[in-house]
Amino acid sequence: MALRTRSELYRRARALIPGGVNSPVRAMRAVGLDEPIFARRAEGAYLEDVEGKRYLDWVLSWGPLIFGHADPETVEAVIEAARDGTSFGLATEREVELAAEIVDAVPSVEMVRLVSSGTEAAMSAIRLARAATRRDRIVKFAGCYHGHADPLLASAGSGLATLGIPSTPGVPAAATADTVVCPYNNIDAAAAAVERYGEGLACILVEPVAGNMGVVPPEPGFLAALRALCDASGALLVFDEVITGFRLARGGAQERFGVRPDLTILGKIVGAGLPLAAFGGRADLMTELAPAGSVYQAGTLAGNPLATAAGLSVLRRLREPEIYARLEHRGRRLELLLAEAVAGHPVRLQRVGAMATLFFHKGPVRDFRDATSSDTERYGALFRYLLERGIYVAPSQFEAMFVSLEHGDAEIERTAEAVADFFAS
Ligand code: KE4
Repeated sequence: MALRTRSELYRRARALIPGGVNSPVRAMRAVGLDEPIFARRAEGAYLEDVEGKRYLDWVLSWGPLIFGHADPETVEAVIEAARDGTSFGLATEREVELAAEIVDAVPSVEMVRLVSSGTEAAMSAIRLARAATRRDRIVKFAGCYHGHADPLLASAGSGLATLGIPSTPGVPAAATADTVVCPYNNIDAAAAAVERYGEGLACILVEPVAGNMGVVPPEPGFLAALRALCDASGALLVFDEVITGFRLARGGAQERFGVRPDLTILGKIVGAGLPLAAFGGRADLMTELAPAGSVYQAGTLAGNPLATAAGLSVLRRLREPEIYARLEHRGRRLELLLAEAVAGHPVRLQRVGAMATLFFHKGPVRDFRDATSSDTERYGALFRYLLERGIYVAPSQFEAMFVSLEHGDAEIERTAEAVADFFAS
């Protein structure tokens, strides 16, 4: 293919694809770029764009690549699988093996259904929760993102626990009329929602560590309180672990924080960067899904053989206990060096394990209101400064830096130095 410059590609892309990208955040508008990066290839912690520029990559496709880009074992597994066919639309042994890995790893998951994206997994988990409880209302938290299914594209109304209003054109009011939106880390608001809607509450859906408003950890007792509210009201607790699953521990946030949800949504790492996600949980709930039960859910490419080969190649290696000790060590080192680099400036670093965010915000970021009061202009300036120096961090204040096993001391030190230079300049 003729080597096209980024500008030529972007011009062509915008004529053919809305905004020139297939997912909005990639357009990099939020950080003031008028042309996004077009990736050509990547390896380990490094990405190369179509103009041959190399970047140290802290986004890693938004979290799936715990062993870094083009991990040789993952690539081999996919090539091997592809030789035997790319899709069968039939049951295969590998998806049974992958289901076994997930069930073995995630404490609350007794059975699992594989799908092709986090959106599909979240949408299906909600439907299952509604069917199993015969209730319609769901509680979600402002700033948490669970994919773009209609019921989940709801913004908070005014007040603490309000019925959602559509957050985008095209979502009918009816679709979010049963979605209650509460502030994250606010137990009183969640309790008020259960108080007011408890009878009709199918589930409370939460990112156990928020990653979609930047990294916001659950305050002590928050997750346990949601568990208790669900037990008291008969609602199901649903953890969206698309980001945290297999990242914060082999058993995800639910292992790290010791709170067991009834259903868990997984994605990203579980598919090793291929289109595969999953939802699972208590067997008595999962067996309500067709064809075992009557709750319909389906997918042509569910359990795709290339994706299950990639997922298996990663999940089997994550059985090695010292892997998470290594990730924690790198995360801590990143936090230490970045904290030094920003000392004295109105910047707050928040990290859980191998995910972190530099907020341009004084003091702790506890919820979406705190997050959105960050200085996103300054974040954009840091993003562009780092990009100039070949370091690619999340193109939005409301995303995370993802540490992989390919991010070593050199990568961490280089990034901290560049951040320190930004503040010195
Ligand atoms: P997908 O449908 O994009 O595969 O997954 C949706 C989803 C569900 N739950 C959580 C916690 C998620 O973070 C996501 C997707 N994450 C975003 C970025 N944080 C994907 C990036 C994008 O939208 O391009």
